[in-house]
Amino acid sequence: TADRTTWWRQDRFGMFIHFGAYSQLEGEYTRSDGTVCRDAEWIKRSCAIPTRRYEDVAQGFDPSAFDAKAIVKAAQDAGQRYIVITSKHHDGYAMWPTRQNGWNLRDHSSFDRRRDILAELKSAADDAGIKLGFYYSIWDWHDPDFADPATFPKYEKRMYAQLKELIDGYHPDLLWFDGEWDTDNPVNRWSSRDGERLEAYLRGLDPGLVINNRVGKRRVVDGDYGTPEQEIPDAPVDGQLWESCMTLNDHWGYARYDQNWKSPATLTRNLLDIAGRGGNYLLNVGPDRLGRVPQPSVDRLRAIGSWLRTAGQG
Ligand code: JFZ
Repeated sequence: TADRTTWWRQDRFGMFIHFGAYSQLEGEYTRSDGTVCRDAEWIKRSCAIPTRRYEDVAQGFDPSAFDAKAIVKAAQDAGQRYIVITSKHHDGYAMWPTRQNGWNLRDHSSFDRRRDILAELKSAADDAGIKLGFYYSIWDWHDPDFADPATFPKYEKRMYAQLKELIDGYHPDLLWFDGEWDTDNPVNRWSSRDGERLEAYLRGLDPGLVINNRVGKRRVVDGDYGTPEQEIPDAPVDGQLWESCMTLNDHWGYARYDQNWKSPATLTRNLLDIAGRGGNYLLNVGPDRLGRVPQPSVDRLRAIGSWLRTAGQG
């Protein structure tokens, strides 16, 4: 662990990016009766959007203004030294041209077929010396084989294949798993053995990968570090490395109605508080339907960075 996490322990501060087919709705779904239902990356579930309707939404998804260089620059302005972007959230939509199914940004969108935002981000990050990681949800609302214990092994095979595509095709520095905590099955079927098997497989593909504990059951032995969400723990649990992930407002994915932005002072205090307790801070941005990082987010990232730059000179 010590060796592969060296950069991660030193970098301290990263950018989380929640971006997916749900971003197309920008947090608002208008039902057929005209009423509006609101949520962000969970909108398909919380607003009970039928799969066919959700697929229609994704068909119109065209993040033509996604600008990897601008995103990397925003991260650098903040003092963030690694980026973790959602490659696949719970809705199962892959943000790269996966060969395992057609439910992805290349084959099910209105986006320029020549573009690949994960490849663009990887190259911009490499140029800037920024590390890149992928969030990947084990839980999948779209794949019909996920929800049935009889067919789950077929899903799991595709999941392994997708992760191999990501590792071989984009050489990420880190994998951030999620969705292990709950499944559609009444018996939570993602066991510690499933987690150990997956982690061993990934380490076989790339021994240098940093992996969070949600790959398994979040025991100290699962992955390289713990992942408290939206909170700052008092002390490390059992000496485990940890990373607090937090939102800038109240949602991970873009929600146009959510203007409850945290103040630059609060954000900077959180960073110092976390760093002072030996943790990492993964601070989230949610690009809009066109792929643009909201201006209030850019402003806050810049404010944190400017504090960091001037504080050292005082
Ligand atoms: C998960 C996702 O459901 C959410 O959409 C977002 O991606 C976030 C970063 O991760 O949400 C969680 C995960 C873990 C807990 C709660 C919500 N938890 O441990 O309490």
